Amino acid sequence: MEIAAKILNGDVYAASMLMRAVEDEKQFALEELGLLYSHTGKAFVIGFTGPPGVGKSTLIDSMVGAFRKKEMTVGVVAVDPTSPFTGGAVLGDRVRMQEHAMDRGVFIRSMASRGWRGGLSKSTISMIHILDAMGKDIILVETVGTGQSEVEITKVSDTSVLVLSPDSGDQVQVIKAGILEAADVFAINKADKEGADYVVSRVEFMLGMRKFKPEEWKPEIVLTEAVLKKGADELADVLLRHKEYLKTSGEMDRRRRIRAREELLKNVESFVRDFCYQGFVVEQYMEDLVEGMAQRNIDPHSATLKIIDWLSAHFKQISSH
Ligand SMILES: Nc1nc2c(ncn2[C@@H]2O[C@H](COP(=O)(O)OP(=O)(O)OP(=O)(O)O)[C@@H](O)[C@H]2O)c(=O)[nH]1
Ligand SMILES: [Mg+2]
Repeated sequence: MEIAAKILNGDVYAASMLMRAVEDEKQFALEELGLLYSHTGKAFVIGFTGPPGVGKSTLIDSMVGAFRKKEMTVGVVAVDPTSPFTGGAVLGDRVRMQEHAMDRGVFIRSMASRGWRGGLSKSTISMIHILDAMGKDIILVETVGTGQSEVEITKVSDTSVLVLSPDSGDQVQVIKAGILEAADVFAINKADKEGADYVVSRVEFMLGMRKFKPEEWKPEIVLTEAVLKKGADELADVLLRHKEYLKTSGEMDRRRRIRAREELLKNVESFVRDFCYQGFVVEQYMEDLVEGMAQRNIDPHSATLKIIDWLSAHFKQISSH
């Protein structure tokens, strides 16, 4: 049986295997993913972003429990900034989420971001598709919050949660405007610490400056204390309410369409890039063009067209190797 069929039959080992193959960029993984695609689109994908150390992983862990209480199955994708050489924090996340390790309704996947500039690993979307095809009701995605990358979370999730804490001064100031506007829900974590109320008032002030239409979703703020799982049930309720809003307003379809377009364009981009490096012949052809550009014998646009021409002429021949 194909791996895809096994996954659809609930085989978690097949799912782990495909996830590993995706990370290792194995060619067969693309075909298996293709077979799964028509079975996806059912899960509710929630992204968590925010500055380092605010408690995203701890909060996600408490959210797993909150959704399990509602008898929903949960998948987790944690994109960790750790270098692939040490794997320290990846292990950290695994250990932290061990409580759910024996629960068949939960599947957790940690991976290194491998320096991909987006802060989201290139394979994150594929991992989400696999968890979705496995039939998980809820998929929680954690991304590293490094400046520009926060807004990337909106490219993979239905609902985006910005996690802040009273820890490191005025985070609202340092967060890029993009994610402040893109966040659907604010989780102010470490509510046990002094200053949590101040963060809430800062967010309220910031939201107060924006104009919302009466029918529009106004981002909600939830106080959490992830280590003690406080606020997790309330946050789960808010998130499910947002899901209802997305569905009834038509916003869910709109967001998913934008994401499908993003995914397609990203795939085309990496396909062309991979193709150019696929075989000696193509690479040599490309290097000749590069040399031509360096010598100012050909302009970048004309060189691009030549690559595209070459690609369409040689595609069948080269991809069958
Ligand atoms: N006091 C307090 N500490 C918390 C709370 N939630 C998390 N922490 C602690 O904050 C630290 C960081 O938590 P993580 O969950 O690893 O934070 P993170 O945002 O995932 O961190 P990165 O993935 O490294 O960006 C840990 O020591 C947690 O135990 C909370 O509600 N209160
Ligand atoms: Mg984390």
